Order: sequence, then structure tokens, then C-alpha cells
Amino acid sequence: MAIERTLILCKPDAVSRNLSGEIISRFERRGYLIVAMKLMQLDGERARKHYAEHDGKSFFAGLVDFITSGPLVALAVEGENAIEGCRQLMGATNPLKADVGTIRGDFAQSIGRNMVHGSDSHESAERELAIFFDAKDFVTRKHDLERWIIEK
Ligand code: IDP
Ligand code: MG
Repeated sequence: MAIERTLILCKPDAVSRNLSGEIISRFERRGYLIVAMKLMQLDGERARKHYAEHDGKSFFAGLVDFITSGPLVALAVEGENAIEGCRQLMGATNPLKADVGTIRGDFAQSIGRNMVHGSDSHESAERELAIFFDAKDFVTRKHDLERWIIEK
């Protein structure tokens, strides 16, 4: 069993459409525990750092414009295999390919306005969490994990 921490973003389209609560509740219902959360607007420098792997691609400038265009909600969530599990709840990057029942399959139409971000590996999670949060931002939910989440 691996207890993991991952970065989730309710992107500016989600906040603008008043769906951030709906999205956050999907992670909560799965049992993932929020251990840090911020409503914030990214500047270009932080956005380019977050999406550095896409620098040079045709959609990079549009992606940075969009992610900096309004407030987003950044969350650190924790749980068993949370990195893959959160990606499963999000659905495929292109909403047309995302299953109905996933966040993107239920709420999005186009790839550039797909509502939610989730780290895709341990390395990404560690790198991305450090872009959005300081060590002091995290609370401990060890008691909740032990009581409700982890099989003894
Ligand atoms: P992910 O968000 O599912 O991890 P990535 O491939 O890491 O997908 O791409 C990051 C974000 O960039 C996507 O969520 C999407 O909003 C945007 N994006 C990815 N590919 C395209 C594209 O071909 N056109 C426009 N936007 C794209
Ligand atoms: Mg990605």
C-alpha cells in the first residue's frame, strides 16, 4: 500500500463556472483527504514553471494564458495510490475521450478547458506541490487516514 500526496487544480474554468466545490467533492467522496488548499491566481512565471514539460508545444502559450486568466483552487490530496486514483476520477485529457462519470467527461467539452489538473507521477507530484505550497501549508490527517482509509 502506498499513501501518496498529489497536486489537484480546479482550473479557472471550473472556478468561473462555480463548479470547484462539485469537483472537490468528487475527490472527497472517494475518500482522498485534503491536506492543503488555496484559492489563488497564478502569474506567468509560476504557470510556465508548472507546465514546463509542455514548453515549445503549439498550445503552450494558450495554456499559460488560460491558467493565469482567473482564480484557481490548488489542493494537495492524500490517500492510497492517490496519484493514479485522482487521474482516474478526472478522466482523459480530451473530454471527448473521457468516460461519462469522470470530472472531464461530465463537465467539459474541449481539451483546453478541461476543468482540472492532477499530477501524473510521483516525480511530478513532488515537483508541482512545491510550486504551489510551502511545507507549513500542509496539515496532518494521519488520524483520519488510520481511522477511515487504511486497511489494517
Ligand atoms: P493532463 O492535464 O491530462 O495531464 P497534459 O498532456 O499534461 O494533460 O496537458 C496539460 C494540459 O494542456 C491539458 O490538461 C490541456 O488543458 C492542455 N492540452 C494538452 N494537449 C492539448 C492540445 O493538443 N491542445 C490544447 N490544449 C492541450
Ligand atoms: Mg499533465
